[in-house]
Amino acid sequence: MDDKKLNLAVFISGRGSNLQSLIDACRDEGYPAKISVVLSNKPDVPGLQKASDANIPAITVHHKDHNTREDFENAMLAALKDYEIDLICLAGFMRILTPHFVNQWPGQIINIHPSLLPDYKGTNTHERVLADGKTETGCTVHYVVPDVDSGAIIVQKRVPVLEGDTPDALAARVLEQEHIAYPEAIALAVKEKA
Ligand code: 4DW
Ligand code: GAR
Repeated sequence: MDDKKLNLAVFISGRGSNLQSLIDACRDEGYPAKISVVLSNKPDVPGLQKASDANIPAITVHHKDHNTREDFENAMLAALKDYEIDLICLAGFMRILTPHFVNQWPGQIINIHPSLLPDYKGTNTHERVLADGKTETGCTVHYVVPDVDSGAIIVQKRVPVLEGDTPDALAARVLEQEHIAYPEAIALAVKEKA
């Protein structure tokens, strides 16, 4: 029954390939969640088109239209009010959410990060993995807490670092696993809530 599905809001800032993997997962009748709304902090990004193509409401709350983070977050909170959201999925969403926002959604925000957290928090993960000569990296889906790239881990996927890898080659190999990890993590999060 559709009514029993978890209602997701997916937050994006750009390309939206993880959003697409969630759209595809939700097409499966047996998948326990559906995407009710997509929210971007940047106008005209490819991810918004992916949402529209899938007939999902797509909203832009441009952070530059707001003078403070609190105003920006209040605008996002207001936009979400029209939907009965159970879980917010950050998918390449690049604005830090302050405690003002996070504390209104305790245990209800998750994020995907392109490294094996707690290693390589922050940006340029693949460059740093290569510079350190690591033989393995991966991706992590985790609950969001005010401290960035922290919070309990839901799913991790590992990938090998190969001889001659460039940051782009490694990013592509990790991204393939991200597209598997994120739908899995949401299904697990649903089970945890049940
Ligand atoms: C993340 C962490 C820091 C920035 C961007 C993204 C990882 C995912 C994430 C997004 N929002 C979050 C998280 C998180 O893990 N935890 C919380 N909120 N609480 C980052 O430094 N962003 C800066 C802007 C970048 C840009 O607009 O290009 C910023 O100032 O927000
Ligand atoms: C993904 O690789 C995701 O792990 C990363 O941004 C990319 C978004 O791609 N997220 C972060 O680095 C968060 N700190 P997408 O827009 O194609 O999903």
